[in-house]
Amino acid sequence: MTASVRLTLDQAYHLAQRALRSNGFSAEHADAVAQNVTAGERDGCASHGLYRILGCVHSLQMGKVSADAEPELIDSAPAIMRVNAHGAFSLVAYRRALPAFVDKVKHNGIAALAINHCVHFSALWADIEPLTDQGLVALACTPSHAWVTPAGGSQPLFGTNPIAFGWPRPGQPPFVFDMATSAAARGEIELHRRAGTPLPPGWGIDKEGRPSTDAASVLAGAMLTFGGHKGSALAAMVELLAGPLIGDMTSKESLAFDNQTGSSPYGGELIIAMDPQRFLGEQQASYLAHAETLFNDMRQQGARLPGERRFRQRPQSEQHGIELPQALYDEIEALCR
Ligand code: NDP
Ligand code: PYC
Repeated sequence: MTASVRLTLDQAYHLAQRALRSNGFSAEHADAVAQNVTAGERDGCASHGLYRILGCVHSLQMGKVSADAEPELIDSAPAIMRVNAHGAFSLVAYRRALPAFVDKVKHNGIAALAINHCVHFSALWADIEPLTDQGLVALACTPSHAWVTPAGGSQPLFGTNPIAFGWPRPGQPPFVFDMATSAAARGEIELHRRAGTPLPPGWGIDKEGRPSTDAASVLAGAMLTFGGHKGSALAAMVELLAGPLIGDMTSKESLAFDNQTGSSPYGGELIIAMDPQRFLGEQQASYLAHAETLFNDMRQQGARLPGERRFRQRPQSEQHGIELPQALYDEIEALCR
């Protein structure tokens, strides 16, 4: 059994925050990252939990992320906002843009936010929930590094390109799915490599193009999309929407920019949000109630809703804390000196 250490959420946050501050991140950037990775651990998403601190500090040491850049908000059209992260992580840029973005969505009924020139390491559900909390429907996507082969190909081209969607549900947690368009997030494969465990079949191929369940071979080879050509088409869509459409990098360009430093992806994120109130007016309540029929019908067949696992895990972690592999705890603690 792997040795582990139990931490309260507060201890987890402070461990992450100290590691980031010790390595030179500004108080605001360190806070945003530490909050994000602590929320990942809290919701049982280890691939985007405290493990990410190692990559954040590495990216800084490689000169691939700004420790303190000030985001710049640009009101580019009645329903379009942009925020230039100026080379820092996406999180502070999003945090700063959020109030004006929500105003735009509520004013127009629909609006888009482009986060440009950001380094991106985080799970997208964390960007969706502040919007569903405001009663909005939301969609987010971002490219990453060219790690995934298109269906029918054999060389990495697409990123792991997640798509997240959120639907507000009055009085209960929102419906949220958040999925890589690769068979799994790269972070999942990295955790398998650290733990020395095999991958499920269908996640990737080795350098010679042979199917492999060895994490290190797949990391050196190529990942596969989920659902063959369908995941491949969605991955291409993410490249286009959160790359060329918003004037930012594709995953191939991001990997070239990385210059083999092994840092986090650099580029853009696109967030689109809609206000049911503006679509439906007086009928909003009855249509949101109508949506519940769909969720109930899914459940009646024994299906669970995406997001449910996370929302069930949340109060457990708040009450009992989280468990971190001892080796990971030691690695992060060592960054604090
Ligand atoms: P998973 O395959 O684990 O889960 C994808 C979605 O499916 C989740 O919403 C999950 O809900 C839901 N789900 C899983 N199992 C079931 C089930 N049996 N029934 C119904 N719903 C289910 O995630 P991925 O590996 O694809 O992605 C993990 C994370 O990686 C995401 O948060 C993503 O944003 C992040 N990521 C970030 C990238 C970046 O560039 N920043 C790149 C790629 C990924 P639940 O959470 O409740 O289990
Ligand atoms: O897990 O694929 C991933 C990922 C890429 C960038 C952040 N997470």
